Amino acid sequence: MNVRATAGSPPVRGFAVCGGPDSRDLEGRDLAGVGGLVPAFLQAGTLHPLEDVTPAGGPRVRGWLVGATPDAAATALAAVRRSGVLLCGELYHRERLLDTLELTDAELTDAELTDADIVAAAWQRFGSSGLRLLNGRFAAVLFGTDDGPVLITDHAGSVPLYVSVDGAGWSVATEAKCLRARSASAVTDLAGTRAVARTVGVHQVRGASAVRLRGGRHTDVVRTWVPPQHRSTMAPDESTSRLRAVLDAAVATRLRPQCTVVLSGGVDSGAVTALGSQHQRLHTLTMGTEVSDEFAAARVVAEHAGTDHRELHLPAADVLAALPRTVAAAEIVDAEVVEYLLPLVALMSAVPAPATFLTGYGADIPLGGMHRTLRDPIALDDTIAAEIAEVDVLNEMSPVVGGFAGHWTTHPYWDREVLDLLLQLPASHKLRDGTDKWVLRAAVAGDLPAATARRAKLGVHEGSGSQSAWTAALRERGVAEPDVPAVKNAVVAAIFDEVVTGRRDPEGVDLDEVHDSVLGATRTHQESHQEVAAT
Ligand code: IOT
Ligand code: MG
Repeated sequence: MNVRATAGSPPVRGFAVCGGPDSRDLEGRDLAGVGGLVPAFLQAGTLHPLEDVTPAGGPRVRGWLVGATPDAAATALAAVRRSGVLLCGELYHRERLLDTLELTDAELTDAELTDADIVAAAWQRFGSSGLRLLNGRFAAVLFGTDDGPVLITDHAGSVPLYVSVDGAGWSVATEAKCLRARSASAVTDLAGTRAVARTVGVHQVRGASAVRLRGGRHTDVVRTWVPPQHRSTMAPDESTSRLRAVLDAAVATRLRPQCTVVLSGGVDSGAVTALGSQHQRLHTLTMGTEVSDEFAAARVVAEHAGTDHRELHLPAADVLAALPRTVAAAEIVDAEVVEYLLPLVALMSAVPAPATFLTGYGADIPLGGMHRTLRDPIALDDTIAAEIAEVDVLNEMSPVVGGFAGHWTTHPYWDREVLDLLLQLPASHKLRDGTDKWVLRAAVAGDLPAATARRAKLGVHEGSGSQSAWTAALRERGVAEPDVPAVKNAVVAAIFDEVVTGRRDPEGVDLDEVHDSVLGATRTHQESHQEVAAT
């Protein structure tokens, strides 16, 4: 499928590449079985073969990239040839990065200075420390080093990057479903990565990492960011003014012509809308179903910020039907997170491509927003620290969530500088005067209507009714209330096996059939247990 790119949106939306000592000659475009690659992208765009990008003297590299447009694909291919870097996604705060890199005037005036070229320049200038300068939303492969490619992720691992290594060579892709491990010789232990459950030999590169593959089986790992463990003693009013400044910069660096904020009417997306609207006129979009909506709250923000606002009414059944697409896009098996994403996937499916979306997603992780009932700052700080320690990739922010429909998404709260600040703040600034997420509410109090700045959190899965609609569907099938979370996880795992491991088109997966087979299997299992117990 070809889609037209929004001006300024990232040229590369996905890639799959392979190389190694035993990369055989390839005929035509079918790479199946060679280097373990299958161009099975869910990411929409122009599929473009990657040929003749082999670094001088290096082993052969072949594969595919998904360009936003045919022109974008050609631009990206030229960048790989020029700089040896294949990059999916984008860098932020580019001007400051360029200042730090101190490129020559000749380098700077090069009209072809893409983000891939900038990553290459950072590497050439400072080696792996140069990679520590990058604040962006990207996954990249750097070719042309002596003995193997370097696999690079952003600080949050927000663009997933998968790798598989076997005797024949290595393969790397932005979607796990594109890798085909040949189990017999697949390497099972790769430093800097973690095995992807329910696949054979597929590993995901950790976030904030640069992993250099050496001679196939060995890796060198450089960590490019760690979440701050300390807490600052800055005064509350300094926290709020600094937060407003870094969030404003994070929003500003993400704005593109005609971009849209997905707006719930809560303080997170409300703040993005209010700050962004001070730079340019924005579009805002709110979705709701017959079960639940947040239209009134969103309208208050949109009117205050003067956005071009739309409401999207979707049947709850359509939101639920987006389950296979959601699992295929995020490539995760955690049903709770899948439920957060469902309404957003349904929304993005209903919008004509291409659009660039800014979200308020992720604010609740460093602010502890999902724990608004915790009233003790010490417990809150421990909870936030524990949750952040667990996050080493954030597939829920994968560009494929939106990219399947030709859109680009970006999440200002997980800008590296916003995250650095939020994580450093003492919990007493997050829970203050009995108010949750106090520092954010205070930071944007002057930018938002008072009611929005104060508004209590309503999760996207609650505000859109997607959670209750799925629960109701399972209850109708006789699932007991306490079993609902486990059944949801089993359903998501079964879908994962189909659409990721089995590489099936999610549009062909019938949710009723999955429910039947999961519940049938559970019932058979329970019955056989009962029989065993009876004998
Ligand atoms: P929530 O914070 O409600 O929503 C995330 C974003 O989705 C919002 O900021 C907004 O941009 C968009 N959104 C939500 N509802 C709508 C709507 N009705 N119409 C249009 N856009 C909408 C869960 C949650 O409750 O989302 N996300 C948390 C926690 C993630 C936890 N993950 C983890 N620990 N790995 C978050 O931080 O966003
Ligand atoms: Mg939120």
